[in-house]
Amino acid sequence: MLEGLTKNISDVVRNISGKSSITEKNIQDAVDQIKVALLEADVNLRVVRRFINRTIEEATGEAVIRSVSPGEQFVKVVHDRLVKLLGEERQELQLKGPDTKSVILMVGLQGSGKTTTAAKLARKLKEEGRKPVLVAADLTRPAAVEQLAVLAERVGVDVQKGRSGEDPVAFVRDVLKEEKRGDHDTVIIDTAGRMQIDEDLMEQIRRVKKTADPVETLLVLDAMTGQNAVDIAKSFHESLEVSGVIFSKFDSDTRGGAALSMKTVTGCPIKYIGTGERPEDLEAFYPERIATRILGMGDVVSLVEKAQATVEQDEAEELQKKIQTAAFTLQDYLDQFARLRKMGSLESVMEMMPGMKGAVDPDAVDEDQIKKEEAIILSMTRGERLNHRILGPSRRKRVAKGSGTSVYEVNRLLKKFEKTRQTMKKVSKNKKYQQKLMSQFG
Ligand SMILES: Nc1nc2c(ncn2[C@@H]2O[C@H](COP(=O)(O)OP(=O)(O)OP(=O)(O)O)[C@@H](O)[C@H]2O)c(=O)[nH]1
Ligand SMILES: [Mg+2]
Repeated sequence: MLEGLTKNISDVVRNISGKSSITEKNIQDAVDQIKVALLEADVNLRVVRRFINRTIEEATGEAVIRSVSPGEQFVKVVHDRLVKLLGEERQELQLKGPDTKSVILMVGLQGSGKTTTAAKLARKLKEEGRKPVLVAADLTRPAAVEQLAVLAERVGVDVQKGRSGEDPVAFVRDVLKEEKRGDHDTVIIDTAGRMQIDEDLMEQIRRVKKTADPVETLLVLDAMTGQNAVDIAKSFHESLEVSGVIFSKFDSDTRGGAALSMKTVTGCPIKYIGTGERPEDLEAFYPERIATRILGMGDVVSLVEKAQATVEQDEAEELQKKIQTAAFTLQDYLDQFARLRKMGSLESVMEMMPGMKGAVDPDAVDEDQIKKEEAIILSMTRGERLNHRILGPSRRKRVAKGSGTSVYEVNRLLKKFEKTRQTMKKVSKNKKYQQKLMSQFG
């Protein structure tokens, strides 16, 4: 999949990442080549322009990472921009807990892959421990119901079959009434293919949607239709409010342009890709992984991680400097929370703070407390965050009100912050002192 794009971009990237120094001309050349590669891959022109401008901006910008070469740094910029283009974070299905039924509605053009994808999805959800049922609501032709029934049997999932020629709205209503008593927690409805310009059929699917009240309306698109897929998605989204896109036939020699343009042009996230005809050929869509695939090299990942680690190292050094000079502010304190969320564990963040290794008992950390503290700091003005000493009684009252806490809690946080600041200062001073001693002793 994405062979052409991958080949072209990875060539550029391989070429430039080896350079130990690069000029604006190098960047411009690389960017031009990437531009051609994207256009050849059928990416929307507006999307390409924006991508290129941002890449140049960032690549020639100020964020210089010391331990990686300028070429490598350029690759990181391209990688990050690709991830953004593809939608940034993995978008999960918004299913409800097992006690409430979640309805998923599959829609799309004729032959786009709805029926196959419905069965693939049922299989995947079953594997994840849910109890799905497939509903054959494509009643336009007799073979459609049978097709889904066969697939359902193959993946070992129950199926509700409509009668050919029956009104799909009435059928879906009856099925859902019946399912209310059943023990399935996820109802996946396969529907007939339709063109976005066929007003009657679009009105019908709107009525099906209203009756079904789905948590997910998934538009299945044939990845091979290229740029067309984006236009189709746009009009389906406008008339039906699609919650996510699934690209089928991503295993074919799709040029990938649609996947790269989708989020920017339509705002619809891509949730899965179909990578073959078998029921197991459905992959969760991870922007990060696809970007890496496009750059055509696994080592980009480690490169990016290396660059990231350096950024964090720089931040830590800056922090240490601040601590030593007692310039550590509430804003820095707040930034630690953000970093904390990113890394997942308070312990690891504390370990990163100079002088704090092993000084924290992770069990003593209270997530609710952190949330409260965060709310308090967020209720302060920037000036207050940078200099907590200006927080007099009336400001404290305002902050307490703004954060939904009490003056007592605000006071407690400020006291704790002041104490932390002093401790950190002492610890880091001490370390310096120790180093000095060490050097004296050779
Ligand atoms: N290679 C490949 N083929 C796929 C994929 N998904 C679906 N297909 C094939 O595409 C064809 C159409 O798939 P269907 O699931 O019947 O499409 P549909 O949207 O339900 O079609 P209608 O109900 O007629 O509108 C079938 O031959 C599938 O095997 C995929 O991810 N990769
Ligand atoms: Mg079908």
